[in-house]
Amino acid sequence: MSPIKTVLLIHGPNLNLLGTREPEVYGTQTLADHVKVAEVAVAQHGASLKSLQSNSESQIVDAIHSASGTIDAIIINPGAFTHYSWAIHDALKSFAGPVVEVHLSNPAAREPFRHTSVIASVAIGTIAGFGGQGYELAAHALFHHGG
Ligand code: CA2
Repeated sequence: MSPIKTVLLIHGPNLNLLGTREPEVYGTQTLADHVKVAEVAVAQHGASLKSLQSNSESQIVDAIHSASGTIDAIIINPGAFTHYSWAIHDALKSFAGPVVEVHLSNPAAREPFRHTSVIASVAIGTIAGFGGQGYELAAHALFHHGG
């Protein structure tokens, strides 16, 4: 496996609201705080981070397409798209590098509609329920993954 030099961090819908509402579920940290954590963790492995948040499924699909050939790995919190976006599933499936799925909360312990992830099967693994620490764990997991 070639070394990971560039990582794309993708956040899906409503995650731009982090830190403003529902702190009991998603914590008080902002999206920018989480991006910084991921950036620092990735830098510890000599790689750089690009970040995108979008409320639009098509923009996320396009970003994944554009990542092919320029980005080595993806960390994604797809937000509610986790539970039904086969378009994001298919785009990630066509991406050659490793993908890690992250959730701030633990969807398995929440409403039944959150128990299904259509993203999990195209990820090397999922980190959920550890709040912002999940981004740090995801970054390190990428670099320790055997292939
Ligand atoms: O736990 C996660 O990270 C989620 O991906 C967050 C999504 C949710 O649909 C997934 O089931 C689990 C929702 C993000 C909504 O974020 C908000 C943040 C602040 C205020 C309102 C929504």
